[in-house]
Amino acid sequence: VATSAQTDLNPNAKLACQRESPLVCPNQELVERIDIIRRARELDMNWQSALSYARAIASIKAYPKKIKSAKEAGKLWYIGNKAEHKIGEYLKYGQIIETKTLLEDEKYKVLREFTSIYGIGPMTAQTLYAYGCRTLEDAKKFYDNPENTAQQSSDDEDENKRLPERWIEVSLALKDDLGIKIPRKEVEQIAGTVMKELEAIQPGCSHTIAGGYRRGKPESNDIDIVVTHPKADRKRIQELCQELTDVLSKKGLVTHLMTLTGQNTPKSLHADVIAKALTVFSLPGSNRSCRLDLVFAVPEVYWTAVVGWTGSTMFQRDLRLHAKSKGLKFDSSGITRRNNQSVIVAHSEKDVFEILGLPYIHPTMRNA
Ligand code: DCP
Ligand code: MG
Repeated sequence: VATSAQTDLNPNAKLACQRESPLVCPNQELVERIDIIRRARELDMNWQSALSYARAIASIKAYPKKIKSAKEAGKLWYIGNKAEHKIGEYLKYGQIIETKTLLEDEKYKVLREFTSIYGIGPMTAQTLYAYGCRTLEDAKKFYDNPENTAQQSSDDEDENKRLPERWIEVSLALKDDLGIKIPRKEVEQIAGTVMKELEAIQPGCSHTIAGGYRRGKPESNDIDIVVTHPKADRKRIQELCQELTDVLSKKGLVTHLMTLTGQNTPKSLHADVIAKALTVFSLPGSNRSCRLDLVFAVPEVYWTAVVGWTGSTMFQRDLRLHAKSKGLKFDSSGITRRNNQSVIVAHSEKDVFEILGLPYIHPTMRNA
């Protein structure tokens, strides 16, 4: 059951993980217009400015009333002079001048379309644009030409570095399917099918459908499922990920697979407590595919994985910042003390918030 606002939470707390952000806020149209500017900064790879706008947007999303003046907005966290001025334009003219210009700009239109493809980020979109690509058909042709990709690939002996490129080719080939949003009913149906197959391999697993679905989005771009088993250790978790994806592939339910299993990046020292399978799923009977991410976690980190994969991205970013201020490190693969790397196990989702010294925020209020 979705909660309404908890009155004891300050809507103008500094971090997104300290306040409630509904899916649709009282200033939704304003937020969407500012998001066009944020997105343009991202496409220009001006990360700092993009992040500033993302923070400004998150502040507005948590604001519980309709904004009536630029000055009122200026009092919110991360609304600087520039953002305040743009909000003033919106209140006065019903639109933000820069947003209107950006929406009409041919180059941004093309870049927005390119980055709608899974695996294509701003850098790749800009590269494609520089090569003269203007449509997704052009991009497809670009990748179909081995001359264009061979050079990059030969530099990367590491197979993992080629994954993004393979994903782009797959996503472009399936763009008509992967571009369609998935309604909640279909998300549940697919999760049910997947869990039934898992039950046959290993009875007694539990799962949470995370991502935007859990935050209450009526339609999702992909499906994120976090899975655990009360008795599974690291080795078994990696095996389960492998065994399930094998079965799903054999049955034709998974048509494409990028398994990133037990990746030991310096960022997370204990990453093998999680196994991930990034897949394309195709439900028989429905004649279309969608992206399905399966995340397997040992029971000790299940709830941090659930919180991590529930998002939103801004909510997670601020969770990590908040944890840092408490001498802790938070990510999907666990909570650790910074001074001695000791692990703190959360036994429920509420426990995650408690350990971090935060009020519990309902998943549907994490739409920062
Ligand atoms: N996530 C994160 N940092 C990333 C990628 C993901 O914190 N770099 C977390 C937050 C996301 C969640 O994982 O909410 C799932 O990521 P998705 O990309 O699937 O995004 P959503 O599920 O939120 O939305 P949708 O899938 O509908 O686009
Ligand atoms: Mg998702």
